[in-house]
Parts: sequence; structure tokens; C-alpha cells
Amino acid sequence: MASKILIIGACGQIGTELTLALRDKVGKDNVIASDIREGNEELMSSGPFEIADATNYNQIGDLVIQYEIDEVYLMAAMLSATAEKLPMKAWDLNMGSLFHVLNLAKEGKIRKVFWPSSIAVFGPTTPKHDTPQTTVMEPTTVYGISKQAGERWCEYYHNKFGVDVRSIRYPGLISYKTLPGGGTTDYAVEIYHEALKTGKYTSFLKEDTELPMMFMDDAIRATISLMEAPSEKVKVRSSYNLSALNFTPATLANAIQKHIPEFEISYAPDFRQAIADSWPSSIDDSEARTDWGWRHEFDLEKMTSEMLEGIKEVYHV
Ligand code: AKB
Repeated sequence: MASKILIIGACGQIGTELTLALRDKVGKDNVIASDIREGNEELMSSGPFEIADATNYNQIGDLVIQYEIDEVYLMAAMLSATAEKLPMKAWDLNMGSLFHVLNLAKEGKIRKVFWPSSIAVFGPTTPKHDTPQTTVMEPTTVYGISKQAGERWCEYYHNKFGVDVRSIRYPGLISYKTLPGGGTTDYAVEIYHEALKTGKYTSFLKEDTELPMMFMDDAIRATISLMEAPSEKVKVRSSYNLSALNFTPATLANAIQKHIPEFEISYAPDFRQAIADSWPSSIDDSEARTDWGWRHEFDLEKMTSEMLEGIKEVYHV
């Protein structure tokens, strides 16, 4: 019998595509989407949906019982740029929701948990290039602090209570189905939309700010493949480094100009520059590659073609 899956935060950038991919894989009635608000038409028409607040233990617990849930993907989070503006709210959401789900697993009510971490767990004292899996971690953002604490709690619940929790340190994620919100890497999505809509874009990061990034299809494949890996292969129970591409705003603009030669980019760095400067520019993900066979498929060219085609369909241009 297929596992029953609950996705919390199903209407966000990752949640939307994860829900659709899992419904394709295990059947629409086996994947319950939930969020504090309704999502886009494609998501809402694709299977069961429940309004639920990730910070409310009873609401999440009731859904777990009602639908006899085996696995939870906890995708609700406040991202780096918004979290700097609302530090306590970010801490409550990012940590509170994680404790609810870890405790439900500890109580034996769910069998497996996926929780997203981020490259934001690293900080200015971390080696910037090919950042290793295990290294100095002194995050200087509210979001990074919450993700690093969350990683420690995941590992603790695994070691102490045997909770089967799995996690990935996502880089910046690029997608066209749902917009990201409140992140520092969001420029790399906005740029494609603006290139098609107006032919120009002002980047809030400097031209030479290199960050690790990934196309959403790769991120979804990685997430499902980590969750499907036999438990003994999942050796890291804090969170896995995961890597695909690294680029700067200038490199990305060049890739877009190959399709839209008249596209123009300018730069007006804001408070997000300091956040980006504290993060790695490339990640060593050899443990994910060895432990559960991770391979990325999308390079910058392939991703750029897919993004431009995908957005054209959305805008009907
Ligand atoms: C953000 O920019 O906050 C996120 C992330 C890297 O976790 N995209």
C-alpha cells in the first residue's frame, strides 16, 4: 500500500511542485496538501487540500490522524530576507513547526519526516568555495540560525528517539510555476520574468556575487530520492549538502542574452547583499552523491531554456 503523505506549506515555491510530483508518483489521494492559504489552480485541482497552520500542533496532529499519514514533508518556512525583518515570527514559524512534526514522529504517529535546510546554515567564517559537508558554521542571519538549530534538533531526534528524519541544504531554487518569496536568491527567478516582460532587470545583488543554485526539477528529484533511499544509506541526519550550479547575476544575464540579445541588466545592491556575502559560493555535495546517488541534470543553459519557455507559457507570450 502506498504511503499517505502530508505536505505542510504545499502552496509555496517548493511545496507546489513537490505536491504535483508526488501526486503523479503515488496517486493524488495519497498526497494531502496543506497551507495557511489556497495555492494556484493547478495545485488546488490536483488532489485533496486542507487549510492548516504549521505552528498549530493540534491542527497538524488532527490532519495526521484524520488521513492516517505516514510521511510529512514540512515545507513551511520564512526565508532569509523576510526573516531579517520579522526575526521572532521567523523563529516561531521555522522552529515551532519543526518541533510539532518531530514530536509527532517521536510519538509514533508518523513514520518519516522531510525537513528543508539551506545553504544559509553557513556563515562568513565558513570556507567559501566547495564548502564541505562538515565545517565551521556560524550563520549571521535569523533564517540561517533557525536552520542550523533545526539541523541540530533533527540529528538529536534521530539519535535519541530513532526518528527517521531526512533533510537537504537547498541552494537557491529556480522555478517558474510558483514564485519564491522573501529569499536572497529570488533575483535569479525575478530576472527571467522581467527579461520576458520588460527586457530589463535591476539586480539587488552585485554583478559578481556568486551563489549556489539549482533548477526546481533537480531539487524535487533530489528530495523524493532522499526520502526513498533505504534508511541505512542516509548517513547524515542533520542535513545534506546539495549542489548543481554556481553563478553570478552577470553570468545569468549573459545566459539570458543568448535568447534575448536586447536584455539589459543593472545593479542596485540592497540589504540582501550582506546576506549573500555571508553564504558560500559553491558547495561540495560528495556525501549526497555517494550515500544515495544524487546527480544533477540541469546546467545553466538547459535551465535558462526551460525557464524562458515555461514563463512564456504562463504569460502566453
Ligand atoms: C533564501 O534565499 O533565503 C533561500 C535559501 C537559499 O534558503 N532561497
